[in-house]
Amino acid sequence: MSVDNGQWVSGVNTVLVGAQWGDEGKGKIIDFLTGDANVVVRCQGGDNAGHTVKVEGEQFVLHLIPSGILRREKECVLGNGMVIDPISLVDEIEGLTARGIAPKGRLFLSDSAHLVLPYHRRMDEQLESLRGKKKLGTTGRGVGPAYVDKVSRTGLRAHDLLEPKELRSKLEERIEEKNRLLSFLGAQPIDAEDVIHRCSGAADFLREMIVNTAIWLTDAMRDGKDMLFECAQGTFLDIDFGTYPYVTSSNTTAGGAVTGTGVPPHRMDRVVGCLKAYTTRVGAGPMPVESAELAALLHRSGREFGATTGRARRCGWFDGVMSRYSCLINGFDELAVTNLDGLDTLSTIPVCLAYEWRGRRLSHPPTSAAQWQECTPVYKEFEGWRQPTSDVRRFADLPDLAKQYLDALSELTGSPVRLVSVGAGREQTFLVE
Ligand code: 2SA
Ligand code: MG
Repeated sequence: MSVDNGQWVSGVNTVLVGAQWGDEGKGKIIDFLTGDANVVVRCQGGDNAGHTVKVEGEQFVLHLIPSGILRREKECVLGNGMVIDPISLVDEIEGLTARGIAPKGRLFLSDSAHLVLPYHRRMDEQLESLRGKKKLGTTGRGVGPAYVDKVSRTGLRAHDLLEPKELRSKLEERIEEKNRLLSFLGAQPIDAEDVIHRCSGAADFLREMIVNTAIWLTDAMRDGKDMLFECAQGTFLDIDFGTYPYVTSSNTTAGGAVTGTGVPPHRMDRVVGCLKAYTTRVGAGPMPVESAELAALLHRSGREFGATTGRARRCGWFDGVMSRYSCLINGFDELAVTNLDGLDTLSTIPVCLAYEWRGRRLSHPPTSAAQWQECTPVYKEFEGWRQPTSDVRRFADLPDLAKQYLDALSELTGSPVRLVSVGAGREQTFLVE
């Protein structure tokens, strides 16, 4: 066990994974855990991710940069598994700098991370509009098309930003090719000179941050630094294990932390699963536990709107079938349960124990999204605690019924709850003593 007397032990590498469909509150858990870590590493995904963290009443929304950056002495790494929009990254860095958080000098970006370029975004939007009713509900950030280019070996990588002449000729070549494709798909072409101009500006800005992060991380490990690896989105958006095709284009599960950083698997000391006390998802795809009643309650109180697109998230009860499978894939050592306070006003809280599908009881989700959609949840009702928890600062002060509810989540998932969060504020996350 890597936790001793409620303190995180040093020299430990921790992977934090979203156990559901993203938005589990990983940003604030990372922010909490970063207190005792030195380095925070993003492993995959791009600016489709969105983290909202409140520090001393001030709200920060981050997309590419890990929330660890909000603690001034910490270093942050954007790993090789990510797809990075250089123009967005510059905006994010400038936005933080203007608010007194200076990422320069402690933010490093993998030279082999692929770039998301304006034609990827346009392609993402156009493909979604052509899908009509079969839309995936992507964030429109160009993430899928950028990973397509990576796998088809036509992508540009961060190291290309370091060679101005080659950057220009590669961009000219790609844009000409992409414009043919965009025109075939009925989309507006991209202005090559504008893209080259903006990318060259971003390249100058980012130059000193671009390094071989696999080597950088190995050196940091040798120096005994504690590291947190943040997997963006969630397990059921994983390209292999999620509700395909309603998924994102990367490995959002624990394995993504290895391939997305170059850190060997045996150097990952523990895996923490981050779960909401209920379930949400943005975008299309199966969600048997979806509940209009819970969505109305949460949206009325201003909760559950996407941090990147502002979309209202779909909401549902806690899904024990998903959390069990999530633990199977990721091997959670510990759980962090967030948004417990979202359930404060309910007198009964249904929890899904199993699915029924065509007269059969399932304890694991089906692989086919169509079959998953046909599953009906088998619920057990828990008594609600009906009192506010957002002012609670210690586990001991939670209502007994809330503790019983957390025990049930732990039993269903098969892993102990180690952290609980009752709000977006840094002080609203506490350890289970
Ligand atoms: P994409 O853009 O290609 O990755 O979209 C594919 C699917 O993945 C989902 N996805 C997400 N789901 C939840 N949260 C995400 N990040 C933002 C946030 C989302 C937002 O933190 O709130 O603001 O809307 C995220 N990113 C991708 C997406 O909804 C598709 O279902
Ligand atoms: Mg989010």
